[in-house]
Amino acid sequence: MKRTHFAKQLNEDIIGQNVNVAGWIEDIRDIGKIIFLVIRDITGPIQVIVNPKKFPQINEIPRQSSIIISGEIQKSKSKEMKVELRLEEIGETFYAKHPLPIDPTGRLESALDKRLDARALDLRNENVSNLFIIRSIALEIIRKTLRDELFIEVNTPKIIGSASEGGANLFEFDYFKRKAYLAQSPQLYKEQLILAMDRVFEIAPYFRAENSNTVRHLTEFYSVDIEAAFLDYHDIMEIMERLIKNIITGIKNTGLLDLKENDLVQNILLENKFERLTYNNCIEELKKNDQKVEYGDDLSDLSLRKLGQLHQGFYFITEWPLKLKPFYILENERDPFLSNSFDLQIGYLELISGGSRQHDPDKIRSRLKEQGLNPNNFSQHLRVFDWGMPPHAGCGLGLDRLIMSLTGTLNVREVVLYPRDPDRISP
Ligand code: AMO
Repeated sequence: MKRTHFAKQLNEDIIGQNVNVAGWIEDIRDIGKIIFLVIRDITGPIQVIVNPKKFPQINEIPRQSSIIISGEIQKSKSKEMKVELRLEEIGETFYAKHPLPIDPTGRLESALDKRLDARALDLRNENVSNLFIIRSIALEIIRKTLRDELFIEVNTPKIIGSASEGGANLFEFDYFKRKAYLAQSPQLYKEQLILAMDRVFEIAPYFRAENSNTVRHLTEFYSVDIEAAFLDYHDIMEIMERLIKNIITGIKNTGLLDLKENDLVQNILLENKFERLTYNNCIEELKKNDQKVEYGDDLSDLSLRKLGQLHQGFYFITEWPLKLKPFYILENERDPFLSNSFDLQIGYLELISGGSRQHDPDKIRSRLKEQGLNPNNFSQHLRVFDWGMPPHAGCGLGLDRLIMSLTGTLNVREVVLYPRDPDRISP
């Protein structure tokens, strides 16, 4: 027996037709004269009407077992669905061994850790699998939007011989008697690639050896990185704003989210521009609101939470102090204490970080030294800047954080299939 239809393909047009459907048994209710069976596949539930005299064995099949069955489509008497299936033949059955580690219907709630330990089963919950369908749709929209803007998708190495951005948060490992690292970002590669390819993007996992146990940090996270020649940080902000608005429209159109619960996607006015605040604006505003902040310092979690309360929806913070930014960020031409950089925030959460890039190799060398990095370790990268490197700009968008905020989930682990954090490296 082979599946002929998915759940969502069953409708009133095929009443009277014989179909084969496949999925897992979500529910069995024996009310004497008939047995109601609910079979679910990834597209939704199917109500199956079973004659207990003809199929007494159905009561013996444990819930969550997979099954393929055949039957006739008929009009349903239930208000919740238009059609149902009258069971005529049972094909192969693939048994679920009870007790199961979690109840994927959600009737019995399990803690996130328990669910993640049984992720494959957890995904049989519609609310959970919807998050990953949304993630998949968002990826499709990201690729389409960026391709339309003439970006080329690239794949750069994740095993690297030296730190791409410097800093201490690299995973180091033994590589045939040498040291190697897991890439923390594609920063140097994407900058090199614009020399010929003009506009590039990469969607890939990156690795940070940060011992942070928060709802927004992972040791392996997905980033959407873009880099473009002859554009500046203002242009990149415009591109990212268009991109996020396209994703929101796409997600809304899926109808997969319970939008009453989801204030952000529901309430965002796509015709309004995302607010743009400078770092200086933020400091003034925070001081007015009795926050302890020093000009030049990074904005603490507390300060960002305050800003998040004062600014609804997405907002950019631009022109951060140069000393807070990595060596590749360009100084501001009016005030060299500041930089041509930006972050995109939603509430307290940072979603994107980017800026115009320093393209003068001598200035990069002195910035590297200032940050305690050895320019000799970057010689292979810096030589590219002598081959006619144009001005350029780019950014990195934390995909997991974006999906988390758009779906109204409160922990980044909810939207990552098999999350990695300091305590979790399996399954
Ligand atoms: P940054 O380090 O700010 O910038 O990273 C870019 C975005 O990636 C997300 N992110 C994370 N998400 C989950 N867990 C983490 N541990 C984590 N770390 C970062 C955030 C962040 O805004 N090379 C620059 C980007 C650029 O300038 O092009 C960079 O890596 O959403």
